[in-house]
Amino acid sequence: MTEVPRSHPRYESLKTRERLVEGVESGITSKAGLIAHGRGEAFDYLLGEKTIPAAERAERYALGVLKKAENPVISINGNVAALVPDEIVNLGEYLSAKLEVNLFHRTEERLKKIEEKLRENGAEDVLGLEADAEIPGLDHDRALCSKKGIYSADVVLVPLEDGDRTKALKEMGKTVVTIDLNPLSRTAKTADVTIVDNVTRAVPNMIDMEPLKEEFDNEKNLSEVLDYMGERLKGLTKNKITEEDMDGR
Ligand code: PTJ
Repeated sequence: MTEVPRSHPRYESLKTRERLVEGVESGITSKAGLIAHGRGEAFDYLLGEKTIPAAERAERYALGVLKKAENPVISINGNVAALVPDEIVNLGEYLSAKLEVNLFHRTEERLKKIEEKLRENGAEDVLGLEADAEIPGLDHDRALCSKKGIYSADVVLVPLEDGDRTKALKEMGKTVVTIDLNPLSRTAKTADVTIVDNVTRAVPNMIDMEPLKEEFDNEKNLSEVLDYMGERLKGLTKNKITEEDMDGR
């Protein structure tokens, strides 16, 4: 693979892409994961590739919800395992949450590779390989889950999720927290707490934060994100662009 020089203005973004390409090459990430990432990048660009105040608030609120949960579970797919393997294991430990691999493009081989990756990064117990339960109302492989994990969880953290499963999990009575750069996605609109931030920032952020004490309204928070993106675009079209904004180029 071409070496990205540190001086490159898009260094971080290119390194992130490389991690996903390596994820595909090593059998962790699905090819569709690359496309999903591209969509995420476009929205991240609109945020200026940083954690905006509305995202920070959602992260702090999510942290409180996860900390108070009785059986919190973090759902892990091929993008999360490639991008933040170490950080997601740390977050799981910090929250005393279980880790469960749950894949849209599910194969035995990918499940095993992801489990291995998480173990290499310190995970002791990884659920999801032996699916012994099903989320009702889903007719794809994401329904397959673990009875002591997602199936019985009260709060589930689902980064980079698809809308169907979020809805199905909510219908099971669970509280759903998602990390999704697209504030317009079905998941973003259906989840109880939507963190519109890159998983590469949101996951490490959450280990370092104080839970939010004030009230939180997900719909209002999402509107704030959209307003932020709109204002930023307006600023760009009027050439009111700052050095900081330019970092996103
Ligand atoms: O590993 P698998 O088989 O379970 O497949 C995982 C993917 C992500 C391919 C699958 O779940 C999928 O197709 O997801 P979607 O429906 O494309 O949704 C992914 C969402 O995550 C989109 O709304 C993207 O904007 C968003 N997204 C992409 N990259 C990031 C992101 N959100 C946060 N951080 C990212 N790095």
